[in-house]
Amino acid sequence: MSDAPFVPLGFERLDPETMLARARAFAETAERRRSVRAFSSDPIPMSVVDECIRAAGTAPSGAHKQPWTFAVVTDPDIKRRVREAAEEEERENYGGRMNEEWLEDLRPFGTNAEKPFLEVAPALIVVFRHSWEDRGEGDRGQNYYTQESVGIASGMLLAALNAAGLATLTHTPSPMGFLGEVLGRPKNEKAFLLIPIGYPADDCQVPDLERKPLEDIVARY
Ligand code: IYR
Repeated sequence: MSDAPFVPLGFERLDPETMLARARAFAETAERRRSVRAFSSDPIPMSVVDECIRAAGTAPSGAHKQPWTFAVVTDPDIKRRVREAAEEEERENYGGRMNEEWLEDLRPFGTNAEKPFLEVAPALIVVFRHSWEDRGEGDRGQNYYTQESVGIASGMLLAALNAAGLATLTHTPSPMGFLGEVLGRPKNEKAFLLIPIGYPADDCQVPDLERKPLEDIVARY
């Protein structure tokens, strides 16, 4: 095994004004992102989705193992199976697996075990985390910091989709083992997030939330 060769970085320094303008523009775009649970069934340009996944795949990862698979589901039959299995888990969650405080914390969001958006949204992206790599004949290749790596990649995916004009939901119908089964993913891949994507329904409403102001989330030393 040889070490990877090093190449020049090719980094462009921007003037501070341009930096601030870009940072502001990005923050304003990010500010407009909301978790959407009422989707239009209108089709979306899948080439846009491909580009957003390309962006997500640039995330840093432990030892550059890139321990992720982004499964894109548009097939109505598979979406229906995902919905049915998710709702089965969610009925257990809402019916007792989540405690009183948890249910109370969720009340402002009006969520329940019904997940019609899993069929209505034109596409679902299931992010899988590779907990190891299968090198064949029972040989397992190690991966590192996979939660962090796939978490970062997922954040980049959400930001890219939002910037490209698509609405998303970060959905975690836990436990999510059914997703690997429905999609026939190999054993080393663990479902990490289920992200319905599309345009919001015309009558989509979202909770009237406030985000913490900058001064409440930053600590300067
Ligand atoms: N997975 C459930 C419950 C749920 C939990 C949290 I924490 C949320 O922020 C939202 C929902 C569901 O999707 O309904």
